Amino acid sequence: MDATKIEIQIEGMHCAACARTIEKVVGKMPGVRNATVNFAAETCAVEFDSAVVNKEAILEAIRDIGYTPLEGDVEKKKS
Ligand SMILES: [Cu+2]
Repeated sequence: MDATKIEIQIEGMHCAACARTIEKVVGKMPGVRNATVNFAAETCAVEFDSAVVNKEAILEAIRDIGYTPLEGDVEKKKS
């Protein structure tokens, strides 16, 4: 199974609670293995199974809760 790891730049986080909200929402999406938000750097690292979910769906989920994801780098890796 392929795991894809992306790092998304996110605008609109105001405090650590925002970061936790994003982690919780993205982390619960089917196919997402791991979501780690770095509040200081305004980034979210997401590891997901590309057979189940894709980057667009993840960006959409972040938009849905009121934050602005910017295009992130996609890096494929085998696991
Ligand atoms: Cu906040």
